[in-house]
Amino acid sequence: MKEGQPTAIQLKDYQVPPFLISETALRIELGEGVTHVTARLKMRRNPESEQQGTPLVLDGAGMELQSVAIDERQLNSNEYGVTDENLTLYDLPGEFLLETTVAIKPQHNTALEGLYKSGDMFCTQCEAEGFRNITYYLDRPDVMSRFKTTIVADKDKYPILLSNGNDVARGETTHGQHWVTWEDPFMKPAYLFALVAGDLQHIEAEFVTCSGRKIKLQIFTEPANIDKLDHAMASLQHAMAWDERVYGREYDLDIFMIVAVDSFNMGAMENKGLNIFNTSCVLARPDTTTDKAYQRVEGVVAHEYFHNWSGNRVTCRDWFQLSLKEGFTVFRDQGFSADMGSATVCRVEGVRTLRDSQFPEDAGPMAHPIRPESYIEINNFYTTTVYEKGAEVVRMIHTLLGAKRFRKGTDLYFERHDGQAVTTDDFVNAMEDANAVDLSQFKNWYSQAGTPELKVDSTYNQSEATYTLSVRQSCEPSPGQQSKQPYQIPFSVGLLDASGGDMAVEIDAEEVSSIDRGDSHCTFVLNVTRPKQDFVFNNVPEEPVPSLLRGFSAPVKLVYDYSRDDLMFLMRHDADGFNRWEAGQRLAVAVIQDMVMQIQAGHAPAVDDKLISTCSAVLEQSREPGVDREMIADMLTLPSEGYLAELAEIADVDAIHRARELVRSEISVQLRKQLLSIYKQNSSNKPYAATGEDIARRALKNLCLSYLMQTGSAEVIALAVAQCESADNMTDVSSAIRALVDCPAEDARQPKEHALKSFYDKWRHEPLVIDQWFSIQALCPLPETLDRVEALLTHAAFDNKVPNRLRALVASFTRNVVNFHDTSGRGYRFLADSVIELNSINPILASRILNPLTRWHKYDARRQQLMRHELERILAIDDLSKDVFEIASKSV
Ligand code: B3K
Ligand code: ZN
Repeated sequence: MKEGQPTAIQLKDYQVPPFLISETALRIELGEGVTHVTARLKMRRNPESEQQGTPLVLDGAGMELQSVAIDERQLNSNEYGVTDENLTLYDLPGEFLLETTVAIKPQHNTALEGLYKSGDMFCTQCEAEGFRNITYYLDRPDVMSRFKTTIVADKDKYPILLSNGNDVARGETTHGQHWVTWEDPFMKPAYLFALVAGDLQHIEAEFVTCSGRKIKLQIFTEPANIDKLDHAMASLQHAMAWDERVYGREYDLDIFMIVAVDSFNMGAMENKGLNIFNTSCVLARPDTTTDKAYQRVEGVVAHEYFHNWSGNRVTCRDWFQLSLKEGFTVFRDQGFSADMGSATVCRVEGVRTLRDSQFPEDAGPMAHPIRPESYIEINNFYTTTVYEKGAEVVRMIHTLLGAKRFRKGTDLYFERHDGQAVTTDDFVNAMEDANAVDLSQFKNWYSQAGTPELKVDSTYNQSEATYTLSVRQSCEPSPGQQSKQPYQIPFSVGLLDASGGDMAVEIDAEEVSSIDRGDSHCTFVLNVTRPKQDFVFNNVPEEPVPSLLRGFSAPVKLVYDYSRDDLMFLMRHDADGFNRWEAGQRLAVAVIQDMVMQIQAGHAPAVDDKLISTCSAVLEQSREPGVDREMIADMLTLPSEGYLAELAEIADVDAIHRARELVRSEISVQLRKQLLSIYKQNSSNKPYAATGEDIARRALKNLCLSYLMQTGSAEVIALAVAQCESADNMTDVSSAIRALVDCPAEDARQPKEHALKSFYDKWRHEPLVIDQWFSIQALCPLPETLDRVEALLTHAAFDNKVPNRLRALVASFTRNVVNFHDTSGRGYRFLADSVIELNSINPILASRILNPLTRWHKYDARRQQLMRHELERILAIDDLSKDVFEIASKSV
């Protein structure tokens, strides 16, 4: 760092804005060299502010100020102050019109924040603090204003000019230029501003709202992708209907637009009426897009749409409240996806993300509560904690209250705070007020970091027919929080009798939030509030097998001493689909952990036959009519190396990899016939459809293929090659290539190189497909991957200015546990080199990909030293961005 270290912003220092902006009129003249932005802001002092005499300090960076006027009078340069970050104005009246004109250079904006160019088009990204790169402004979410935007640009190059709201006027000027004026009738903070200009095509559809209003829906793209928009449009229509049905939320403007852009730092952005999307989250066509990507498009389109209420109509007071909109909106999109497909599969995926990314974050140096207390760079807090743990916290409220009362709470929240910028406390208070409940202890989830642990013991007393679950909760210290207050935890459990059915037993009503008694299930939501608590069930005729934490009812680590037989029993019988999967995962974890210990003790590791026979039984279940085959595929997927590493005190990367691969080989060899038969049974010649059933069939088929390829016989290699060459859809093609690339057999070498080459040649003009080509290679667990990945850095198609491409190669490689953690340290060096290069190009992305290096404490002394060395190397460079500085300095 050249200058002094950046300072942290604290939640406790929050003050209301000293000035307000009622109206914002922008004139943006887009140019190839320079863009001029004139902002006319109708401003007044905020009567609620205590800082009545203070000067006006506007945010603004990376721009050249050309003029400033107050109430139409031009100011001299001695009447205001300009720094790298602010424009300051003194001696202002109570109400005034401020006009500034600045020059900016979007063409040089590689950070992709503010106004920038993605290929030939102009676009914007203003959340969290990008608007200050466009013009001087009070760039904070609690300053809400009515926007009117006029865009002026060359008519041939940029025939389409878009901004938020409705287009109210347009015309042409001299020299081939044209202009369009957009007016957004809703007050909004600057982070929801958007602008797009380009040579775009679009598809159009309509949605009739519950009150009968007709909404025009448009999705824009560069012409080459016009045939990949239908799925996003259908998803949008489903999301709009769902939000009306489930939350009673109707869309407000008359038009809703989505624009797909190639260069985008994250998935998408919920700008009012004009969502901007990473192409990866909007484009879909069977031959270019995998099933997973189809599902992601559906989920992200819904997520951004849902923000129109949870985020835009009711927004955040400050960025510490980010989870107010993100946690809630993720919870909403999860509910939507669960309703659109298999609810259990969605839950499994949600929990996988939580465990693979959020739990590690919560146990590491960057651990923060879902409402952080301080930050240096807010962009570093768009984390799985704020998003996914935030969603879990909202889900717990839903579980505690039940669906009906939760809806009463959201109705009150939306009604009470429409048009306001509010806090997470306001959200919880609305839940309390609507239902006359006390959630004060529950609020600890907002202020404390770390993943709580629930240790459970059980005792059965035959003579009294009672069954007791003793629950102890604890939570490890996290940075800045040595000791934690006990949490309120909804702990869902069921008790299985010997036949596998749920017991309809009794429990003291005070101990439970609710009991869900159905024909085939009986689930108790135990209300855990104290550090140590006993829950006594009465009239229990026999000792049950407990099904604990059904549906993953709280984001905790559950410790209970299950026997392997118990787990196999739960896999077979548990009425809760999530816990059937969970039992399988626990069994696999136990088996692999044993093998890791055997390897560490210098013994030959042996795979427990119980695991193989269980896998065989689960495979067989896939033949039963009506069974959810995607769920079967999930049950047969072993816990990831990343998760296994997180479970270990000190992760022995090589032993984990070896043990896990051995289990895979054993399944491959012992179940070969069955895998082949299920593979064939689930192959189909009918044309591609992205329906739940077909997606499930392909998932199971391709899982079988990946196991079969573990041993890589000539027959199986031929199968993969044939699938690669003949499939009509990207799910099957990419699964086959992945299987070939990952196959350790020497015989696969030539076919794999051939497949990779033809794939590249065929798809070289489809960026999202080429991203997959990079990522498949970066994720290959074989030892040659490091060389390959380093070589790919110089490939003509690699471009670190395009975030999707960078993520496809560099971020994918960091998830390749065994290769990234190679004891030579080459993997770490590779990542640090990328971070250093990217630091000056795109700091947001640089700090995001840096993340894996922050987990050094999980590894052995040698690796720790190598990882920390790279962090130090990063910290020593000149001009380190705030983004990278914060992550590296907090981690080292
Ligand atoms: N709200 C945006 C994220 C913006 C990230 C800014 N660095 C997308 C979303 O969560 O919907
Ligand atoms: Zn969001």
